[in-house]
Amino acid sequence: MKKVQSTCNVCSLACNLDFYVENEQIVKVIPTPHYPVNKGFSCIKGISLDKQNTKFKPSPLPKIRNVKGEMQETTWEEAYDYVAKKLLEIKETYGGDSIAAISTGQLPLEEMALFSHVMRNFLRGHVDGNTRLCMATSVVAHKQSFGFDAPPYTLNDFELSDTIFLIGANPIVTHPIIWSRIRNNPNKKVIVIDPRRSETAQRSDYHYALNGKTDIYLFYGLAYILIEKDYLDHNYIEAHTENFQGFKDLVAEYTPDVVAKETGLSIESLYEMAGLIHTGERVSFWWTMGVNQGYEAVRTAQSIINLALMTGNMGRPGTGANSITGQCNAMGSRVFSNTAGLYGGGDYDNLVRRKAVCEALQITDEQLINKPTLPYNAIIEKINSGEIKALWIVSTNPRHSWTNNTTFQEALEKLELFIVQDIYDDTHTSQDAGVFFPVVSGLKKTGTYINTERRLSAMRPVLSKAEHEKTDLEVFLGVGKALGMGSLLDLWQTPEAIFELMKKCSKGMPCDITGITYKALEGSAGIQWPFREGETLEEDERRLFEDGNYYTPSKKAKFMFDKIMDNPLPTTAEFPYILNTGRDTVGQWHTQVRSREIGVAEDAYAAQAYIYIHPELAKEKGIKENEIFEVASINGRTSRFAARITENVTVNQLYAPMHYIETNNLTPSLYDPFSKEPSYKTTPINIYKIVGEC
Ligand SMILES: Nc1nc2c(c(=O)[nH]1)N[C@H]1C(S)=C(S)[C@@H](COP(=O)(O)OP(=O)(O)OC[C@H]3O[C@@H](n4cnc5c(=O)[nH]c(N)nc54)[C@H](O)[C@@H]3O)O[C@H]1N2
Ligand SMILES: Nc1nc2c(c(=O)[nH]1)N[C@H]1C(S)=C(S)[C@@H](COP(=O)(O)OP(=O)(O)OC[C@H]3O[C@@H](n4cnc5c(=O)[nH]c(N)nc54)[C@H](O)[C@@H]3O)O[C@H]1N2
Ligand code: SF4
Ligand SMILES: [Mo]
Repeated sequence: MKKVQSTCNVCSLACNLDFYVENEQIVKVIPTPHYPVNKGFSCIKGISLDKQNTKFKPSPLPKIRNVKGEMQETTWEEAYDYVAKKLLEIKETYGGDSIAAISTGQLPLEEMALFSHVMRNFLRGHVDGNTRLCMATSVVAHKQSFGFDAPPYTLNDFELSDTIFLIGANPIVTHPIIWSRIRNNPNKKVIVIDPRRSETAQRSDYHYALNGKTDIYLFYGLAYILIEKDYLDHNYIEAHTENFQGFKDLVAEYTPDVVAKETGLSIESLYEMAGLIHTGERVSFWWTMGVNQGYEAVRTAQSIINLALMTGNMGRPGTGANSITGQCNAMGSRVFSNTAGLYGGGDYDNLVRRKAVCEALQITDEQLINKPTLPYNAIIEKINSGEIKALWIVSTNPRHSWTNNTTFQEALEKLELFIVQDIYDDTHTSQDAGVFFPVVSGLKKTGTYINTERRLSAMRPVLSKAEHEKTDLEVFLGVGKALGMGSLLDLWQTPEAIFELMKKCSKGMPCDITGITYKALEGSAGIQWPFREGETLEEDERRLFEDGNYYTPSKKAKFMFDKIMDNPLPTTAEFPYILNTGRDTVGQWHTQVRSREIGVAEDAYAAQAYIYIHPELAKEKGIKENEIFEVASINGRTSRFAARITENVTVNQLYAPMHYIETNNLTPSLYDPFSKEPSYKTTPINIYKIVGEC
């Protein structure tokens, strides 16, 4: 029996798993005992990866929609030629700006890098990722505050912290390995800030159920109290930060009275929280989607960073302002996708960085794309307005996951070329494709993932490819060749070769990986960036900013802040309730196309979309458990859900799992001004009992 250690390509822990294989069949999956992330544990999604592409599996040949509107199988060569010809025609007629793609945080970094080389460097198109829906806020917050997109922690900090703030994060459901690390910590206090009594809130020491999207008031208010009480680390502020005075002046406005009124929390609880920060010796602040997905999200994330800076809770074991990522390779897409920033980081107009990247890739400055991609929302808007004519979707399901998702459906009708590349041909998005590229899953691929704590790990093929089967990398190479890229692809032929290119691009950057080799990653404990050529690895767990130096020109972290804006989409008399959305159970993954193959989990979920509602509101509306009722959103659309009655939501707030397409039918086209991340979590709605239908 062969054993292959590979990476779980589902969530951002990127656990390692040992796959035992006999006669091209996975016999068992055992979480890798020595891997420092999951230490012999995994969740049901990882342990069930052997089920992927078993119950549902497309034919390995590509399909093109024929004149009758039917999908017709063809050969790979024909499909590459067809797509290349169309892309070149569109580019010729309307320019590179008329071509766009949406990629993912779920592919190995080598595949993302090559995809951008074809789509951005060669075709001069736009490529954004589903990470825009997820991590864009943290990216901008880190860049502005720290000078680079650098989550500073190691997962061990969960075990070393005495005071753990979880803000808009529900790790019991979303990052179970993180929760197991928290449980391993005997000395912790867990404080959850979430408008909902989430699974994690239920098991916390303190739960503060603030009004949705008022976190920024809370954190400015806590800063106010910390200043008032002089619970500050003056030495740290002086030595390692910039513009504290400006921040101090601003938060003077956010008195406990104001903050209590906005957040719905009591003044006592604000002082209690400030006291917890003060008495904690190793205080860590962790945030996820409850913070990132909002109309004022970047400044909210930075209000958390500011608290850590002013109390000196940075760079020491068990501390930090720490954003947890979502998808297995969100970090890889952030630094190596050449979409919002250059490979390895840096801006498109930074001549020093351009030169370094050109040298690494052996291309000229003219051949390297010269501007960041249009963000996701602008891509959809420009398809709808007729400026973008071709769209290629890779490893994401936007017909379901995009905010106000009917606008995606409307956009499709305007496209001249719509390609979908997925491991399933029956997703909501695949079904509308003009061209469908079926690809193999991670079980048959080679590549590198970077997890939430910046740890690179190896994905290695567990099973062999069957006849006609292709990896994403092979498809990108096939289309690139058909486009006539010629020698521009010479250095990009294998994952290992591409990894070497990315290493060169990273040289001298905060994410420097020049010391890592493919061989060193294989069967290893993973390696966190930075890891420079010539360095030796002394510890498995490394955090950033231990020396108090940041990546800004002054080496100091910046206090970033603004006056708090008015909610652009408040509740109204017509839409008096709030729709909150997010994950529901450990077994459900996003749009459920992958997790539906986990038999035991799938059997446990309703096929009908459901929504959580408080008993008082349900009673007032005459709605019973499991009764289907209508939800009308301020975006002008309605969906139907079955009622799940629970006191875990407040009376005026309902919670709909994002795992059902009905949910994003209701979310608005509203984004953070800096990150353009959608505001998925607070939509004004109304609800109606259905009468007179049978
Ligand atoms: N089982 C499972 N695990 C997953 C995923 C999955 O689909 N299924 N997805 C992965 C991905 S890509 C991601 S990004 C992560 C997401 O991980 P999380 O962010 O932990 O998950 P969510 O359920 O989206 O949101 C977390 C919480 O934010 C709260 N929230 C809503 N509004 C606010 C607010 O205004 N303030 C605060 N403080 N909290 C608020 C919600 O009530 C919810 O409990 O999970 C990853 N892990
Ligand atoms: N209302 C609401 N909406 C949300 C969120 C929310 O909290 N609330 N969260 C947002 C967030 S954080 C995220 S990350 C997004 C996630 O949204 P999506 O990215 O749309 O969700 P997934 O279901 O993970 O889709 C991934 C697709 O990739 C395919 N796939 C898997 N492996 C491979 C592969 O190797 N190659 C290829 N080509 N395809 C592959 C899968 O079959 C699947 O179709 O949803 C966002 N939408
Ligand atoms: S916690 Fe995440 S990475 Fe680990 S097994 Fe589960 S889904 Fe995979
Ligand atoms: Mo995400």
